[in-house]
Amino acid sequence: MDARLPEVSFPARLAEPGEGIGMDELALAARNHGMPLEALRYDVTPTGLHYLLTHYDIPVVDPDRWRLAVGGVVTRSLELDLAGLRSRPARTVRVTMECAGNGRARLLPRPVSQPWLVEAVGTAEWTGVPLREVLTEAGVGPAAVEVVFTGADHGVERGAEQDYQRSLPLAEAFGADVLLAYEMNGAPLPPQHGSPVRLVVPGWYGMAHVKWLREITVADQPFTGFQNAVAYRLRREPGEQGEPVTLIEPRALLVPPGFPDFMSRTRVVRQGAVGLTGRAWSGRAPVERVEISTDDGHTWTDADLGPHPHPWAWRPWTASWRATPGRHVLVARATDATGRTQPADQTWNAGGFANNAVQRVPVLCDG
Ligand SMILES: Nc1nc2c(c(=O)[nH]1)N[C@H]1C(S)=C(S)[C@@H](COP(=O)(O)O)O[C@H]1N2
Ligand SMILES: [Mo]
Repeated sequence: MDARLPEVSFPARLAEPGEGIGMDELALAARNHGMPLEALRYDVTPTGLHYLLTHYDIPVVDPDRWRLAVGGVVTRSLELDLAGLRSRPARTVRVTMECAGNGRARLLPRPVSQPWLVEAVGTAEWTGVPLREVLTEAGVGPAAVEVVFTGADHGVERGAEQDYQRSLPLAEAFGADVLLAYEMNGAPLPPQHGSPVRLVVPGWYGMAHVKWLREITVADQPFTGFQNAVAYRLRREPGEQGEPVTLIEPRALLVPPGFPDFMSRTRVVRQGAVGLTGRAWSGRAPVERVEISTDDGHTWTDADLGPHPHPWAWRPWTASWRATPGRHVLVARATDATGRTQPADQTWNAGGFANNAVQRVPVLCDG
């Protein structure tokens, strides 16, 4: 490591047994917010309620001076500006995006990083140009294997100074719904979500959706940058190479019913009929089943699934419950068309990634 760089975040750390959330995690949590779970009520998350995750600083990029360089193993390098991008045929895709670290704060031991509970998710309508149109225009050479995306943001992570960069396998980059997006929910991208242009990769965890995009490089070698080779890997031991984090695992979330206690967040409901609603998604295949438990996972019943016209977006579900006086724990569980479902307990890895253990919602029925 360069001796001039701070070593404060090196190496990645696991919290000690019983160690609470620290100031470093609080600082991240205060910058990067989750989607309040009551916003699960919206089909499309209002922009300000969509979750947010930025590793370094939000860069200021002037849309008029912004350029996107497309190069590497291509027949002709391109330099695109915003007007040029906007003049091309546009595509709008509704996408549920989730941070790969969602659920991390409940892991034992806890990987010290952005301490998400379950709220690192949101659904937006992204408008832009299909990436494959631009790649086709550049002419991808036969030696190409991956496409590398570089953002305008810069920082240090575990001792490594870097621009935020991620790659995609070539076949993924040519997916019909992979977008160079310049609008979110019908308006220009706001600064925090990648203005003026970001990558959107439906079905993939958030880290793949590179914000503040400034360069696309078609590569003839697998990319070995930090975010692909070091950060987003599923590892149980520090030395392991680990599997890459890719597609979103299935998850169902409940709109917490009733009303909350300010500090504990415990929900209070009245005795009698309580309508339960929520959303479920998977980046791998359509959600085909949602089950509900009102006794902390001992018994389950099927929820009713709503329509699913947008294949990359979450699916609504409803269930009914007769609340009886006392304490209850509500749980929802999604299963997708591949048969993948949600475990009752955490699946632990050192980064706290792709953890889709079921959500548990404690409820007090006041009779
Ligand atoms: N350039 C850049 N792109 C980025 C990030 C980043 O820090 N820099 N964070 C990634 C991660 S980890 C997530 S979860 C998503 C979050 O997107 P959002 O903030 O628009 O919800 O952006 C991804 N794209
Ligand atoms: Mo993320």
